[in-house]
Amino acid sequence: MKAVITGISGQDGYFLSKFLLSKGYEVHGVLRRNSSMNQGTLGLLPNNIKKHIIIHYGDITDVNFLSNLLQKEKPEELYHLAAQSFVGYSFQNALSTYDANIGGTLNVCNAVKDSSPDTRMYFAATSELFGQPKETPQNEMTPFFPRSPYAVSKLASIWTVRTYREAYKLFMSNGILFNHESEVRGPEFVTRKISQSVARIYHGSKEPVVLGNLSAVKDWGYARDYVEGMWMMLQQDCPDDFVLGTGESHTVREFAQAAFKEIGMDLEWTGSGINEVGLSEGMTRVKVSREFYRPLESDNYRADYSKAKKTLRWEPKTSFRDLVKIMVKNDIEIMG
Ligand code: NAP
Ligand code: F7E
Repeated sequence: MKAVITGISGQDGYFLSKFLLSKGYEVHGVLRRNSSMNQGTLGLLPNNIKKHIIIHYGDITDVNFLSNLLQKEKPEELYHLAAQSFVGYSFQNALSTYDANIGGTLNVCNAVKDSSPDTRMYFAATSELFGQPKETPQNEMTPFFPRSPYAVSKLASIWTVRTYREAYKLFMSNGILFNHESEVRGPEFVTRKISQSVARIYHGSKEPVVLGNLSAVKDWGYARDYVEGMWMMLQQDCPDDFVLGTGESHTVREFAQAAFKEIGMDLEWTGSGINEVGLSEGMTRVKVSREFYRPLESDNYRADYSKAKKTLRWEPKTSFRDLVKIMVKNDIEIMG
């Protein structure tokens, strides 16, 4: 079996490529060239794994590149993960987010339709589509109400995929995935920002972690569990859409509390809004700044993944506590 992964240098690309290689797949990855030749998470894979991945340098905004790639490789499966995925950045740079996410997804859909219509495609949709959710928990039937340019881009994309699936009878499935994190999560995302700060404090730093909205409620799982769900979606008889999440909600404050607990610090919270601080033995360990607030928040997330459980037999395997432990332990080791 042959699979192409766009976004192979991101968090999910890291886990998915390892997973597919372990299943005996021939794995091809789309990588953007950059001047420093930094390969992102691909550079974190051990050489004995990385050497099996066939890299194609290109950009998802280039439909010719994608068509040529699919024409030549005709993969059985394509995982379209590439995107400008940072919600905060999308408020500052909506157009480039739309170009990469909407334009890129349209290009991938066209390349499949015109150059390799038997390829089964997975598209990385998101819980951000629910924005300010109309119900809790959220499932495949919950109305979408996007609250950021990123979410709007994914709304256009999921409907593009649904339209191509129906109009051209293509096997295209959407994963509506809730937040999933890991030891290779990008450093700007709040969980990794916290785990890296906690590790620095463990090694002697006195700098507190400065965050935005501590009360934001998310459903956080472990990325390694979720890539298995992506693969399961492409093993079904028919294409469909599936929610993957944990069914558990936590605030950013709770994530920080749990991360500090890993290094033996119990945080006490005092103050409110931008004056809230997290203290441990009189030292300020968490502060709040307006800088990290967004113009609009999207939260109150909790996944109802019962369809994936029933149809795919997928379930998250890693608890919130273990996720925090994995991330903090890894950052302590890296910085040690
Ligand atoms: P990520 O770490 O930000 O990785 C994004 C990947 O897309 C990177 O490899 C990036 O390449 C690549 N990319 C961006 N623009 C590109 C372009 N124009 N051409 C080619 N490649 C491009 O994201 P992730 O966490 O792995 O998430 C994977 C997908 O799932 C994304 O579509 C994201 O929106 C979606 N998603 C993520 C979550 C989550 O919690 N992680 C939840 C729901 C949905 P560079 O390394 O060159 O930047
Ligand atoms: O923010 C709050 C922030 O940037 C999580 C992407 O993978 O998951 C991710 O998007 C929450 C938000 O992820 C800080 O306001 C507080 O409520 O880690 P994040 P995200 O925006 O949820 C979804 C499902 C995706 O699809 C996306 O691609 O944390 N928050 N203080 C902060 N967030 C950041 N980044 N930094 C802070 O200092």
